[in-house]
Amino acid sequence: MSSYECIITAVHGDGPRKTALITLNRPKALNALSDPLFDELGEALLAFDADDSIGCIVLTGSERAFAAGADIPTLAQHDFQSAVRTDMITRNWEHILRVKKPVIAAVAGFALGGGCELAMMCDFIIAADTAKFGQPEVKLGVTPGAGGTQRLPRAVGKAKAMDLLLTARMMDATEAERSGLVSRVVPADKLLEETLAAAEAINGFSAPALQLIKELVNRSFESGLKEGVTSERRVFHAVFGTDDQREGMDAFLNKRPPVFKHGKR
Ligand code: DAK
Repeated sequence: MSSYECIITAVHGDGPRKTALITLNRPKALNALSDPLFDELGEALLAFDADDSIGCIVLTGSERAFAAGADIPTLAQHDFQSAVRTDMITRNWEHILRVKKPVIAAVAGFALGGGCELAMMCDFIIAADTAKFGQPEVKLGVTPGAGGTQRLPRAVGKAKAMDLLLTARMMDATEAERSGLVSRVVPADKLLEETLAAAEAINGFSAPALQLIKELVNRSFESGLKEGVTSERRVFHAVFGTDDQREGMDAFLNKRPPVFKHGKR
């Protein structure tokens, strides 16, 4: 357990590589994303990323809300000049994008505005059947500020993204799965169990292979197909220089489970 104020951290699993669970914890404000929360979240994410005993990170909220967006009272204090001068809430929002290990969002309840954007910065989203996604910033007279107009259309297509962004409506878990925003929908009371089981499966695989796969998929969102496929080919060639490639293939040929070294000698 941790000594943070806006998040709770814990470690799950009994294998050689474990799962870090980070729970957003501002229940009175539906986990609204405040500056201190992002400071703590960034610190915890980077610490778990650097910890060799951790294979995978799960980010979750409460039954009622993953996060209902950026903290509106904080946003309301800004004018244009202070937003520019202080680089408003940019400083600590994107530490999650520096994490090399897989990060899974386990979403129940509201994932709105910055909450939806934070979930989309994770590698994939597992949703409870109670989850509700939306980018309602337009209701506040503003635009999304952490990727909502960029990652949402890439995930769900232009039509659905425009619908959500321009009408500020919420999308339930079924629609979110149908449109490709979430990888699977599970009953709310099984959300953590299912997500930790997915993390456990990931923990068994080679850490360098996982890191490279994550990097390549993310590159496909940030570059053209030709460049992405060229990078994939080069990385594919390179993994033949790893111990884990030899181990994985030898284990298959000898009909035994692999014992990966995760890049260690
Ligand atoms: N911030 C602060 N407090 C919030 C909050 C929020 N985003 N959302 C909810 N709360 C608080 C409510 O004020 C209420 O507090 P009390 O009145 O009890 O003190 C408590 O949580 C419970 O909320 P409700 O009473 O409203 O609960 P309901 O079930 O009736 O409604 C709701 C739930 C989620 C539909 C509703 O609370 C709501 O519409 N919340 C606001 C959702 C929203 O507009 N979110 C988008 C915020 S704008 C950037 C990066 C990101 C962003 C901006 C810049 N940069 C990197 C530059 C992101 C912006 C946003 O997310």
